[in-house]
Amino acid sequence: MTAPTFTPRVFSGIKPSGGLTLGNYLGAIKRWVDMQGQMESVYCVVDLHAITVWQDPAELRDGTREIAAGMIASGIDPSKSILFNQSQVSAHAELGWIFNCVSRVGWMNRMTQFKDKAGSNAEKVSLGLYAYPSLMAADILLYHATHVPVGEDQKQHVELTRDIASKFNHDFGEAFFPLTEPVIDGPATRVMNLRDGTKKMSKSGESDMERINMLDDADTLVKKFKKAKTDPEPLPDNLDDLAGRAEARNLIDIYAALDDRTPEAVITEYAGAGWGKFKPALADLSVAKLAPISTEMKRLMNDPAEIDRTLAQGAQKAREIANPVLERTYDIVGLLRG
Ligand code: AQP
Repeated sequence: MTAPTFTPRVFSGIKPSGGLTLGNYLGAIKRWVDMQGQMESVYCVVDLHAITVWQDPAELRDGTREIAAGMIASGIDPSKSILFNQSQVSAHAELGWIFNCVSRVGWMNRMTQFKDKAGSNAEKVSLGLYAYPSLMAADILLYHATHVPVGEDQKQHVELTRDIASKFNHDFGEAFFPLTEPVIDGPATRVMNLRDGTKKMSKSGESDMERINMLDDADTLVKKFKKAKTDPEPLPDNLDDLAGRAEARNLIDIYAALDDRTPEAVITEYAGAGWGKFKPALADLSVAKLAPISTEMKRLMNDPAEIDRTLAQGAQKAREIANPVLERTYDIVGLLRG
């Protein structure tokens, strides 16, 4: 099997399972904006993933628009990148089914996100939640994406995507799908919960105080950082001395990512400072960086029809890439086409 060369292409997505968080912004969108223009980019609001847990239909529609508005307000330019919502391109679900037949149950059983989300309730969660990584592999491989910029939490799913591509290529004797690289870099690949530095900041976490929402106003940002859990110690002069201080390390990393600096540079500047100095500085920085984005998000969300048009145009462009890949996949598998 000779491996073809694949044109460099980025794919990534966010599910509309709640409002956009600072974790989604720093771990994903901000880095997508940096990559935009370096290679062809496809960005997706993955609404079919959102419904793996119950979503109120009206909230799902609004949430899909909010995520799209957040991406555009952050700098994703729909004339430079393809931006759409997943359910408008039916090839995602179709390739997802093929990959359900390629994936092994044992692979799915190893997925830590499923274990975390299902918890002790595994018998009662949806079959879709269990099969989610197959659909995610389809999202990526439908575009023959070579690079997937994601937060640390998605690393295992991108590795599974490589396993699925490899098995498909091997089973059918044709190097049709690329072995996609996860791109996980920068200081904020895992933004943690503000009340518990051992847990990831999530859209669907229980308390609003544990996360920064991209639509939080300035007063809320100040309040949330002021109340963020820390410890009584001042900041040391090096990162090694933050070992075992998860909440402190998280706030340093957030500061660094927002300010496009390294965590080392931030700790050097604030060495010896107490939280009474660092937290207000972090709150000011977050207001300066996030307020323009939330203002623009609100402006865009005032015109939902325009967001819908943008997503529909993006879906049209996405289909032009996705449909031939799906057709060829059906062909390789032996599914008869008229
Ligand atoms: N806390 C985080 N730190 C860094 N990156 C993060 N991402 C999410 N949370 C963090 C990255 O954002 C992208 C989109 O993620 P997603 O919305 O599709 O799924 P998720 O990772 O399950 O996000 P949430 O916020 O935790 O959603 P819920 O609570 O609904 O499950 C991905 O690149 C992800 O790595």
